Amino acid sequence: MQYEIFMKECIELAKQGEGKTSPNPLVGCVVLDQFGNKISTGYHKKYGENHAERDALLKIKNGEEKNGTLIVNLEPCSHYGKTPPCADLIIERGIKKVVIGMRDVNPIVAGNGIKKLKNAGIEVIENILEEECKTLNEVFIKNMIKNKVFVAIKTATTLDGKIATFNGSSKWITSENARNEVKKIRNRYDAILTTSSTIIADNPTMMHRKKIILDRKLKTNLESSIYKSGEIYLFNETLDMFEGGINFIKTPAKDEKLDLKFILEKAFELGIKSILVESGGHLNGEMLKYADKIYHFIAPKITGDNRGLSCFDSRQINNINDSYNFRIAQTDIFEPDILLTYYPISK
Ligand code: AOF
Ligand code: ZN
Repeated sequence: MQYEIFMKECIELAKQGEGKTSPNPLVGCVVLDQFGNKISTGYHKKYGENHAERDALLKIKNGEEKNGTLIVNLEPCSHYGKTPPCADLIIERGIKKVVIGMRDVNPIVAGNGIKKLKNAGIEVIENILEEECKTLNEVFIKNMIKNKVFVAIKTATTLDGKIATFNGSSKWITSENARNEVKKIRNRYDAILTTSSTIIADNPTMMHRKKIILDRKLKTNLESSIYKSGEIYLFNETLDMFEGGINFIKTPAKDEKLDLKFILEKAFELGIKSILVESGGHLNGEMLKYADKIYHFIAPKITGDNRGLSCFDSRQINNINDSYNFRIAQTDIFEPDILLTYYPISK
């Protein structure tokens, strides 16, 4: 059957909610009538608003969904949350078949939605494009299963893996095309994270709703561009207060480095479910331990100078067999640059 095509459409619909549904998942839904004609679509637009299934079903006015099929990338919910259970509405509307991408990992749903549907005599088909559906909601899955923030790193390098020449010259390595894609990637994450070194070297703006800044000794000028917009979480070794619109968060440090584990846990406590790290080689190198995903842009340029700054530089690996290992999941071209998207193996 062409369920895969409709599931693909659910995923695309769901992506329209990117950046707006956190801490909830991205969900899209397609409804077919009893003859298999598409009669409605919907998606979860924003945290607290209707779930995708409800959004799609409420658009249908004259009962054409009776005996029809509903396709959705996540198991319909069975609980009373911000809205009544989607499973109940699906049953009420006389849907005959429900096609699901993946089971909900939220313990209050986890299989209960499917049970409810089956008990009402609805045929349930599971695991259509399951891998794609899981990738779509990788943040939600990590949050629910591990109770931890999802960490992605973005870096942009030359072919020889440099993010700048030895004297810090780095504008620009990648093309405008690639840099526009970075803005879209940023939007998917609850917060971006950067360091005092990056702010002092580049004075970036990094437009975003929430910004996490690591500045152990409070060296950055609070007039820097990054502080001009967004909610600021300034992790540092001394101050713990809210002042001038900035959340100063006192953070333990070891060997002159702020404790990343503490920072990630604190961010999660503050409701930040996903972070995009955009910084230099030292932090990237330290952050590898915690990274769930890496976006690596590569420009067809070579500095040809090993004094240049490297994209991952924690200087902890002596034996090649101790390297961090990854699975390259995707390659994209943003002329003339490429983007490699990769995931750590064994995490
Ligand atoms: C969504 N959108 O389209 C679907 C969800 O906070 P609530 O009451 O909206 O419930 C959120 C839970 O509902 C969420 O964790 C997930 O388990 C389930 N399904 N959530 O936000 C949707 N289908
Ligand atoms: Zn629901």
